[in-house]
Amino acid sequence: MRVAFLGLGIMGRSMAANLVKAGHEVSVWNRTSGKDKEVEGARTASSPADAAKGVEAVWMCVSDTKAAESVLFGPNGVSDSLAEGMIIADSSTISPAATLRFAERVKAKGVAYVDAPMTGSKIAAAAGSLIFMVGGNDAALARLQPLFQAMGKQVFHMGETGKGQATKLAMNLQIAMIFEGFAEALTLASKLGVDIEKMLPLIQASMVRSGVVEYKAPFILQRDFSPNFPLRLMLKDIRLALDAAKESRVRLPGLEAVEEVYDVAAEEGQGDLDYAATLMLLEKWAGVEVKAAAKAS
Ligand code: NA7
Repeated sequence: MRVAFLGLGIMGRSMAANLVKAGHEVSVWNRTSGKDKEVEGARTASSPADAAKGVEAVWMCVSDTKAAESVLFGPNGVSDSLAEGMIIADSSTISPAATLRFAERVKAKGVAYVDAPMTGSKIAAAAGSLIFMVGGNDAALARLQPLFQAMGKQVFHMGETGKGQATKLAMNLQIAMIFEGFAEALTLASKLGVDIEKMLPLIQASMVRSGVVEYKAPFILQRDFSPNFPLRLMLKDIRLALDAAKESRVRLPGLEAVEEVYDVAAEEGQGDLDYAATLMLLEKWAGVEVKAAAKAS
């Protein structure tokens, strides 16, 4: 297929590369130039409008709602190149309400809008094994199938446009809270003198086990907080979930408490580290460092 890929951040650049690898004809654009050179085999476009000219599908993966709006409707945005039959797919995590507004704006031009946020981090993006949760009509999804296949291993069709984003907020809410529970448990256990290397297999043998623990534990033991999923983006998702909850009169007291931890961590300059770096804030408050007993001083 002829595809434009817009936004070549941690996730987008691997996704675009996998589209090229699968034989699609890809044009790429990124706000800051340079990253586009990393997608070998793709045409570098000068703007979102240029990238989207003559394509069947436009795929976006940018930071937040504002970024998506600017790529779509800003100067030289995708909206300058809309054509009947085109599909816009958005893998950014943004507001479900804004998604509906964007979809409405392009509908008049005969353009279908599919929200396709994903789960799986940088590693899954590189391996082409992302899991998509998608909102949109059946016909559009069927046409996007070859692209989903190139970038991911599973597609969950959650309903009409907007339901992908709504689902994603409910998913990331859980990741943030499960990790918070894990990080608080490690902090308390360390302070009480428990050997973390003995505790990790116990966690995974018990009903507490989780994919979040399995994925994050090795990074924590290595003290590697480089970003797989940056803390600032998890904070954005927590805020999106809290906004959606407020609009629909749902109380999320646990998530409000977790937001505070992320707020402080971001204020302390950890926004570009992985969200696992929230552990360092807990450690600082507790006056302890979570590490394997063998390495403990
Ligand atoms: P990154 O690595 O922070 O990448 C973000 C991308 O969004 C990157 O290409 C940015 O371009 C782009 N961006 C940010 N603001 C804008 C504006 N205003 N206009 C155009 N492009 C913009 O994030 P990830 O790849 O990890 O995640 C992307 C999304 O998937 C995000 O919603 C996650 O929650 C899930 P830059 O290179 O900074 O010029």
